[in-house]
Amino acid sequence: MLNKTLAMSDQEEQRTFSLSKQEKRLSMSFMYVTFISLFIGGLMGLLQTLVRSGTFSLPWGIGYYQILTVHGVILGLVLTTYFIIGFQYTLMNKTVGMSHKQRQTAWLGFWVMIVGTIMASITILLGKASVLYTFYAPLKAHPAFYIGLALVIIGSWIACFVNFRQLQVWKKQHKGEKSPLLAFMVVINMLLWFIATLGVAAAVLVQFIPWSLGYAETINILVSRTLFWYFGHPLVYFWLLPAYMAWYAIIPKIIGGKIFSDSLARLSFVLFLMFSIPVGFHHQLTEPGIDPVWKFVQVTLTFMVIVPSLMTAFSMFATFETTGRKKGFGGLFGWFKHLPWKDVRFLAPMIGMLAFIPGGTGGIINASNQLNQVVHNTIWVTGHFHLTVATTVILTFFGLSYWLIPALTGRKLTSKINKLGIIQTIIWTVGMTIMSGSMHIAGLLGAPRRSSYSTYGGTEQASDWIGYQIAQAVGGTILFVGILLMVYIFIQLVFFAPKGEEEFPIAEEEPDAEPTPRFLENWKLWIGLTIGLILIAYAIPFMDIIQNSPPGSPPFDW
Ligand code: HAS
Ligand code: CU
Repeated sequence: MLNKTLAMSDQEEQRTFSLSKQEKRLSMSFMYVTFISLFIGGLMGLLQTLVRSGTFSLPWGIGYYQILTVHGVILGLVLTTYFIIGFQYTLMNKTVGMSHKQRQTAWLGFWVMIVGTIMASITILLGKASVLYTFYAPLKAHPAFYIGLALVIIGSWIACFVNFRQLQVWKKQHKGEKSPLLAFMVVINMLLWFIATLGVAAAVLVQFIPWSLGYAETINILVSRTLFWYFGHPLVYFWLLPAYMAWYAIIPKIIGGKIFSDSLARLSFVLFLMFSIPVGFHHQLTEPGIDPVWKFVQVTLTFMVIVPSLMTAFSMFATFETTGRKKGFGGLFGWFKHLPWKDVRFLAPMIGMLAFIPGGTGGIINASNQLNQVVHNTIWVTGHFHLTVATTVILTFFGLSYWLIPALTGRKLTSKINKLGIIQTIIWTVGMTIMSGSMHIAGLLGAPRRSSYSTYGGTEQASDWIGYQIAQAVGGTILFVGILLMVYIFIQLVFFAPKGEEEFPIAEEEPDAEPTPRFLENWKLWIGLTIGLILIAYAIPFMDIIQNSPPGSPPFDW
């Protein structure tokens, strides 16, 4: 039974649940891990850029790859997953409600994830798992690292099933009704995560754990990398979709508008579910041992997954323009000038959107086979993902935090914190423009990624990179100041901001909107098509890899 009251807003039919104290505590636990990770991971990022500038060496025998692994795992895997699951629980609890039993199961998932995170983190910090966040074989880590990762995945699956159950229970109680948009989006993202993590779980459980424990002497590298990227690409959409949830269904409320189109938003999420997974080969275009025909198939599908992002771009522009015009701002760009630029809840995600224009364009370049030969394994790719995940996604997450954290702690976003937030956003934008911009340029000049400082014997080409590496350290330092400020803001919002009710901004549909077509909620159809596409893209090449790949490799242990 749901022990909740339904809070009806005055005129709108929008129904939401009020969050209980225990539910707020659950979401906040995920937020604490997020912001602790931000601090640790950010510090490691700063150290990396300093080392790579050639002006700084790490003390106490700490290795470059040790901190690079902490940076990637803590920010790319821990921070994102915890923020997303915590945020998604809040959305589900607000829109469809959570029962006592579901909450208990959610806590179980949290603790399983925490045990896994601590195991993996300690192993990395001790220098026993300097294998980077992609943990490519034959680099070998201590078994505790892989077991920790497996626990994080299992804990996140528990979150998946709690979210699925939440919507299912709501559906039973609201027969024939359309599910709330945000709940629909959360379930799509968790379905995507569940199907994608099956690949990495298989690699970790079947290949890496037995191999690192010494039960298997060799490991099949191509199989492990293929399973990793089967997961690795949808992983980036698992990060992106919560940002899209905010853009579609929260930002319109903040700017005083309505959802542009409920159907379009749902359709784009369905397309993400179908097309995010069968595309992993675009990370393996230079990999020998995969038939080019299948690379071609997966690149074609990659170009399909660009479509829902373009739909999102269209939809956001339309929301901004129609809202502005309704408020009476005419002219070609009048609506643009009158967006609430001084509200950090808008500014931060908006900069995130703007960053996705070059970020997404870079992605299209990466996915183009011939261009990939130029940029693959260069620091251009690092520049690409600092624009996408570390700007588009993270600035949206920051933008959400300004109201989400106060809403969870029963406090208010003051105008002083809003101002600090605007400064934070500007610092981030400046730091990232310098850092990511110089990464892109250095990458085009051939500078490798995943590498510590080296003059490569004083070669002319390598000397071209050094100026850009110094620029990266400047950008990295500015970004670290941004991280310190964000952590300060978080502490203010949790402990010191004045008590009060912070608005939970969920946008409504236009009253005269066309009804959303029923088939958009046909889960069997979408899951069936998703599995079908995965089989088309992966079944034959995967069998080929298993049958024909070179003999397994012994470990590279350091
Ligand atoms: Fe990527 C590598 C291709 C999107 C993250 N990507 C990476 C890696 C990461 C990553 C972490 O094909 C490195 C992995 C590693 O360690 O090796 N990426 C793409 C493509 C897209 C894409 C085609 N990537 C992302 C997103 C990420 C992310 C999103 C994180 C969140 N990526 C690649 C490829 C590689 C790769 C290759 C491998 C490279 C290699 O060789 O190793 C697409 O999804 C992009 C589509 C997006 C758009 C942009 C739409 C624009 C929007 C904003 C609109 C703005 C508005 C503002 C409305 C076409 C939605 C309004 C403004 C006003 C002025 C009013
Ligand atoms: Cu990808």
